[in-house]
Amino acid sequence: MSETVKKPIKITETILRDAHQSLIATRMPTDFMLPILEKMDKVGYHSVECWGGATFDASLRFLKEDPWDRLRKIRDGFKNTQLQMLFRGQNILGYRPYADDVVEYFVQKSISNGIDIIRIFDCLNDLRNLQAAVDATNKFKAQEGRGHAQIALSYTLGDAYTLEYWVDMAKKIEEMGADSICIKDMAGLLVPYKATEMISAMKSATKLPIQLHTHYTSGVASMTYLKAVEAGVDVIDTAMSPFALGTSQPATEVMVETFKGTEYDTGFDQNLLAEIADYFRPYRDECLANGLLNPKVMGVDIKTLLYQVPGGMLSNMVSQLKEQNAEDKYYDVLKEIPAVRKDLGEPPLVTPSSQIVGTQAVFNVLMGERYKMATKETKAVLRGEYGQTVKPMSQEVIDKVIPGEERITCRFADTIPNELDKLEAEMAEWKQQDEDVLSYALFPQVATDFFKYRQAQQTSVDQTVADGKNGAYPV
Ligand SMILES: [Mn+2]
Repeated sequence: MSETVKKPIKITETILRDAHQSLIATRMPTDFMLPILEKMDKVGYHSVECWGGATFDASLRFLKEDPWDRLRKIRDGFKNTQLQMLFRGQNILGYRPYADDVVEYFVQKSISNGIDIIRIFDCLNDLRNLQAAVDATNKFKAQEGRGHAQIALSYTLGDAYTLEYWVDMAKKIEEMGADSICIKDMAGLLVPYKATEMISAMKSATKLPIQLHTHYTSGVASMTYLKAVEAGVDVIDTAMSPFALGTSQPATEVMVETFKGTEYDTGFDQNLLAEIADYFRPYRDECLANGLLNPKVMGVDIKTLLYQVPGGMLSNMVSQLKEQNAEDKYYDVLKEIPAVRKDLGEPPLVTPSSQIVGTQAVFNVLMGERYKMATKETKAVLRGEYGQTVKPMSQEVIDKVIPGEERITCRFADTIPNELDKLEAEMAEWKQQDEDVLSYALFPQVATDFFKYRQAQQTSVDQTVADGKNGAYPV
């Protein structure tokens, strides 16, 4: 028998970020996480994803927690495990494009507060929108010796997204100075045998490690991981079983068991994993009982595969139609979505492009005439403000929606002057730590409300004198 070379598959654990974002609207509080970190630190994970995406927003808005404080506490708990975050390119963790000085400062503060790996993505896969964050990470790494820039490609299907496209992107990412590549399949569209093709092709085109991130939404995810691992993928993203499956990731314990005794064996201790799962399980039951976890998101959403539209986008569309008493138009809108996507240059459907395409499709159907009305965001996409799309946009639609307007071909952030000083000035009265300006930059209103709450807590303001209207919270 020939000796097989061991190549243990590496695991990124998502239970502290994507798993609870996907299943319970990102509501897991820091205090619940802390007691289990010591055990999680012993597993041998490649990394633990714990920050970014909606964690920042939900912490400030709903949990009344300082997200920076969460990061520092999690860092304290993990002595041996890398921490990972998700970063929306030039939008950072917010919903608008920021100037480069804010992007750089955010990267610097993320790493200095404990992040090791920054996963950076753009909804159009326009690599220009990722360069500032990659450069900032590399700059910090050169100075401090810590920091890893991972570029994530938003996975999607369509005429433009050939094997050559993905291979070409992998080469470009390597040239950009990133440390690794992630294929980010937010809707669970990557089916097992396609994963074989894609991972094999990309592995032969680049030396960079490749990580695969998918969701169980369409029911194929663990099979996709199996084929991807056989094809040479380096890291997969999984979630501990109490918060796995459905719209979340495949279960960590299941993938570990799957590869046991093979060349891909993780070497993880199933007893230790079982103890960790035991910790999270009662919280899952509590979330089921209080309605935070809806059993609907735990099943297979086959429409995702049929229509190649992310599940969340379909539910948004249904509620928009309901509001207009136009639920009978559901199938018309479903047909309109790929048409709008083509008009806009066939972008991947991920936040925010999924909402932009979905809302415009609803408008086009309900108005009885395509592009009779266009949203502000559709106009911005057509102007090129979100970046370059993989295919050209429809000239006919451009002429109808933004007639005579100038379109941008440069990187949009090049048109935004540095804004850190201005932001500092606006929030000076609330500043208690350097990082506060970044919370304010991302969510000006929500962060200000949080700063007021924080101050009220510190000064023990009485309920009767608290300024309820302006969002000050008494102790
Ligand atoms: Mn995800």
